Amino acid sequence: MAVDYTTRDGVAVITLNNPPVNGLGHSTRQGIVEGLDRAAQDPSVRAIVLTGAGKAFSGGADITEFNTPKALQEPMLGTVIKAVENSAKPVVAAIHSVAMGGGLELALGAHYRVAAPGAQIALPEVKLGLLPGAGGTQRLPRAIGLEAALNMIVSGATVKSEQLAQSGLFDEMADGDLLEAALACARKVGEQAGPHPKLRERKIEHPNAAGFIQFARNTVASMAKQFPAPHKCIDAVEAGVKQGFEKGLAFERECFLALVQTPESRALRHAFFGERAASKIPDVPSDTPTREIRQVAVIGAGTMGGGIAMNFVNAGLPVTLLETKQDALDRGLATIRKNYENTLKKGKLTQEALDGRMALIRPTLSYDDLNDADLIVEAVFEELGVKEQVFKKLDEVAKPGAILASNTSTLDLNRIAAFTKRPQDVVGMHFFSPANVMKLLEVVRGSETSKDVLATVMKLAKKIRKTAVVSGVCDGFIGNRMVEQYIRQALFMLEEGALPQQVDRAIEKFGFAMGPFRMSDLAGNDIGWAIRKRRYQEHPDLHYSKIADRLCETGRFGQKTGGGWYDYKPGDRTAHPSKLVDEMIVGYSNEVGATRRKIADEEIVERLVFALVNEGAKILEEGIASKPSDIDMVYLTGYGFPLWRGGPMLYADAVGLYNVERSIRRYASQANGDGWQPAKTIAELAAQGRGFNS
Ligand code: T1G
Repeated sequence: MAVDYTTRDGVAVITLNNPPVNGLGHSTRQGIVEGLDRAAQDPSVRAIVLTGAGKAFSGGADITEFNTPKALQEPMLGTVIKAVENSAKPVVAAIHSVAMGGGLELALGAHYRVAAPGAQIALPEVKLGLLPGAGGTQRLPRAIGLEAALNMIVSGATVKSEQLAQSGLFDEMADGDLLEAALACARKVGEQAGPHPKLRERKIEHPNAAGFIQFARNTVASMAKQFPAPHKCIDAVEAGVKQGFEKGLAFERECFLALVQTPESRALRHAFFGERAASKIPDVPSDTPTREIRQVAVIGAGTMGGGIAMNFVNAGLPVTLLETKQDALDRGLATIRKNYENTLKKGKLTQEALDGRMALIRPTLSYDDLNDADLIVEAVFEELGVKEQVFKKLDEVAKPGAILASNTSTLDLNRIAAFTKRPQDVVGMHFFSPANVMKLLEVVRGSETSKDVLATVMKLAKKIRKTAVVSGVCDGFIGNRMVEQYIRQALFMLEEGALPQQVDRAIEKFGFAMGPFRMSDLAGNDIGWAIRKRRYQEHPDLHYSKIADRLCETGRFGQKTGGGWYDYKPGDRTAHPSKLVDEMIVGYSNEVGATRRKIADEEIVERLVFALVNEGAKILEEGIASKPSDIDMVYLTGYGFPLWRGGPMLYADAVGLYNVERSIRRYASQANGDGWQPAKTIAELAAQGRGFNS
């Protein structure tokens, strides 16, 4: 049973025991009610303590149960909380470590709450596209007041228990042994005649509730553009203020049942589990021993190297930063310092912390200084010959067991590993620029990379707060391989009749932060040009539109040259459609004999997004990625795919693979159709009526 029951000197102790976070799944809910009934029937029991074993009081409802019959199987959480609240014998919640979502709502149903300091208190449902669905929107305002409660509910923010010590949420903060304190409280209140305090009976006092609620609505309007949950949170709290507890509770339930069905909530829950699933590598046991990483080295103090070094320094790890020339090293250090000074200006870093971080960086021009590094990350020029020199040198100087990581984004990691006599210690750590900001880290597994190296890097990724996704070795790994097909379709559509501003507008309306042409102008069109030139050499058979090459041949590399796909005014990043470029595009269509046609936004979005889906399916078929959610995590955290759609593979499931497959077949039959070699998995799953994530 997921709940233990004991009695101690006339106090029943009900302990949630459902590792890892005492999720309130059906068996736990059942166990709590059975415990309450046992306590009620035991005349020797005068009071009840409710607590959690292990590392949480409770992390909330069991999210894996949502949209399954179990979530609606009595006793549902609302029923459990009602049973707690209506217990004739007083219930004391003993809160430690984590009390989140339904876990906090359960504690709010108790008559008394004793908390240990350091506990994480939150109603984070809004981050899952939901709202507190077991009375949180009604009880929390009655516990800590309308403003504090609304702030916590709409932000989903976590607050430390000691910060709420005076809020009215806890009857006592237990500095010593929590259980002893809760038992003492229970024994005391057990002697008192009832009725015992119920939050539901408190009033929500506020001098201008309507005004504050309106202020809250205005505040969420911008952040909630694509997410319905924040508004529903406010609606439910307002219902309780205006119509009282019972009506408020009923309205909250209605809102929850509506939100749990929304695609936005499914997407957010998919991302929640996808983030955690990414750190699990199918053939690497979770208890694989890891190597200790105490000292890191980064080779190359350029844009990438500097950003990479900051990640480790931010996590408190000392970094030896190696460059070949003093001025490059000085420039690199200056850039790192400037980045930290910008953070300080925003009030997110103290001078002391800034100095501490800079002190963790040991600049050097000598490879000999790398001999104590447990991990060495190479971020030098993206050319195989240069990588060869670096890794041969590392093979000489790095200590045995040091992990040698390459930040390469396009080169074959197996060839890089083969430059050393220790390929088992070589791995790819592909950071995304700016490396100290972007959450995504592609961990590239070479054919010889050892399992403990992978386990070590995945664990380290958590420490430096990256979303790490394992990729096999192929051209472009996961993200860049998919973006290649996305851009290919974008260029074909220019040739067939679209213009850059139309393509960008359509996909930005779909939800991408930036369309392909604005993005390319920002990153530099010459980067894609260099990759395409290499591609033309390697795959002469592959058909690309040469329109982007024409643009680059005129030197229009984007913002950095004052013009690319768009025109830019000096010092202004605003992209202005360029008559010159539009004429060049039309001229190119005529040159290749393409009959320009009007392309609907829907086709633009389908061809861009399904190009990602199709390539993602092939990446799965080849085992480059181990699960569809990994591909979604790459695109959500590294490529600006709209979070509320959950990633390309989840979006394809929402559209239905039957429809995706039909569209791909249609595009394969029209101009430039050779760009659509459908992945066989899509047709197979579609035929079975399944999705990638089913
Ligand atoms: N349901 C199911 N599984 C959960 C879970 C949950 N609520 N919380 C965590 N897990 C799993 C997680 O997937 C991972 O699994 C393992 O537990 C450890 O998690 C009615 C509707 C609690 C702060 O949103 O924020 O209550 O990968 O790696 O870093 O109003 O988990 O090991 O297989 O994150 O120590 C509201 C979500 C739910 C809290 C612990 N609650 N969880 O962090 O461990 S909705 C939440 C967290 C709800 C009610 C509503 C964190 C944590 P695996 P972890 P951690």
